[in-house]
Amino acid sequence: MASRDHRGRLACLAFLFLLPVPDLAQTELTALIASAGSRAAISLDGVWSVIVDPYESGLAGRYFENAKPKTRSELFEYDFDHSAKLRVPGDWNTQRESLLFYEGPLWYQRYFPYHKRPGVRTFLYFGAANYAARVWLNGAKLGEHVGGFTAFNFEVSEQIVEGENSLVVEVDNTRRGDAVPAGHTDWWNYGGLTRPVRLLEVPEMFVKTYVVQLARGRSDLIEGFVELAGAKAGTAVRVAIPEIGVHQTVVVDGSGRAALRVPARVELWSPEKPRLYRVLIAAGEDNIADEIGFRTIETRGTAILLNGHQVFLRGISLHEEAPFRSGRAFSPEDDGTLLTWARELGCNFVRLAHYPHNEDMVRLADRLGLLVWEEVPVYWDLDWQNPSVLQEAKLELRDMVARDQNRAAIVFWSLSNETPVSAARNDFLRTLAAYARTLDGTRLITSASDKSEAVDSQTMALNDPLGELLDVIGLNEYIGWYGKRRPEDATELRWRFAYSKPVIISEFGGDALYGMHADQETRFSEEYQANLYRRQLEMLSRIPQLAGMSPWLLMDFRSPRRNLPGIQDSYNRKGLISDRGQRKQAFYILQDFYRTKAGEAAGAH
Ligand code: GCB
Repeated sequence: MASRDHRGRLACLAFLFLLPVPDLAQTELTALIASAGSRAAISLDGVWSVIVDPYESGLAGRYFENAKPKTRSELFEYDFDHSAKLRVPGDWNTQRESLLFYEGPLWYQRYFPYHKRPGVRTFLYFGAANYAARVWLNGAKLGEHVGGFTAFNFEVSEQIVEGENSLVVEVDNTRRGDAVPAGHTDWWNYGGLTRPVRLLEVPEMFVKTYVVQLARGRSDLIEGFVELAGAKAGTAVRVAIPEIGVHQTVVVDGSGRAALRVPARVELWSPEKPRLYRVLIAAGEDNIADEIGFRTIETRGTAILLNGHQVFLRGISLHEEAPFRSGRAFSPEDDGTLLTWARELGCNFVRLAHYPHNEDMVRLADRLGLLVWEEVPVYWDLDWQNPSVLQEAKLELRDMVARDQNRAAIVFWSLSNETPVSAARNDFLRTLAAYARTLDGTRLITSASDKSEAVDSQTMALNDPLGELLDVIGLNEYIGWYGKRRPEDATELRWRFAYSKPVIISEFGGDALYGMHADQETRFSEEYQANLYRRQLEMLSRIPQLAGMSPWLLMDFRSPRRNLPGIQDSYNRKGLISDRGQRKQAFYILQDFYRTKAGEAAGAH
């Protein structure tokens, strides 16, 4: 029943905006994060009822109970059954015009049938909800999650009932100064249940998480671990890779963990031959079948070595933005279109900017043979001195790594993008880098920095102490677009780097409206962008420690910062492809460059 208690309502408001970030040490890794993609699931996707709740009435009004009046006189001021509908997965902004700019709480509700069976534990799994979510099943609160791009789950074995169930989720995409990312981004703040929602069923004892990959710097030793939930010390886990005759049994310790160390001869995964092996993990009644590739990645001096050979990363950056329809991308079709375009451009590498994309995107990169840079949204300015912001960044990093650590495609964990240098920011990123190395000692740590400055009229230097923490330096530079320099000036410029490490130009580019033709001096014309790419590629080719690039970016994307009428219309137009799938001139310039690079690499082998 609706509460009329003002104090209660105020307390709820305060609670919403100060939703505390849980303590990392006390936040158990969400149980099925690594294995959800390899398990059979009951989909809860489809049409959900929704209530838009800008004044946050739902908590005080107890929407989570989804209760109905028992008498004609009982007062209720909500009714999911007769409310508007939205599709899940999907952002709300692009499903209803009035929600295009909506930032605030929105309540989702759906019914689903369930058949309970003895010995089965049930989990409710969310691919992502942007940004904060609170979840109730049959009126009982399951928990909360903060962070718009990481997966989470709750065990619901106790709360789920035989027959019809009612699931209520409140999602709030209010931008906040103490969030990750904070208030300002150059992308649309798409809210909602943006990725699939599923029920997962497991036995009493089940495989919670696992890592199966080559040991650091070794191509003949598979290392990792399996962790079981609900298992006693001494419980056996069987790990098999039938194609190479691996059949191992290991036993877990008191914490449910068993280490894995298997000498093995494998055909290595590479962009040219993205070989995946079927990996079977079984414990008690639980069985998992994953597809895993094996490769090594390391740096030597200023080179990046993939499987021991120097590799040049022919990349492109992309947002998780849906081709043809705009909005958050989530479907296999969206992922397929974007990554196929990247392949057609001649890429062996993608930078999935600026947050973890959906899990299937990474799995598809694994199958297509695209190396991946994956990053957490530590983007522009954050509240660096706020311990709960650091905590949140660590949680997002941990959950990204846990979800994708078995994907050979991923070679970089990126910590941040264009963060302003200060003592507090440097400390924050130092802590995050150290944490990333404890989570995964086999991949390279990187970050994108834009802290470059002119040494003289012909020399630019990257001047960011962050470089010290990284294996590979990422530089975002916009010569010819932002600042006073014109594209032609790139021809004369040289770059200097303080650290003798591989450098990836993680961004360069300029806007062009597809179909707008003019001379190459005219901003927003395809000719301007094409000329900028030509000049940039000349300049970048002169950087001795250049190990790759991921220009900004594959496809135009929505951003409320881009307000030039008739040209931008709320789109960042730096795509090589328009939001309608049309290729601009610069696409072909980069494609030619990558063809030559690929030819050189093939010749060198
Ligand atoms: C950048 C940011 C990226 C922006 C881009 C731009 O440096 O990293 O998120 O979208 O510039 O277009 O200005």
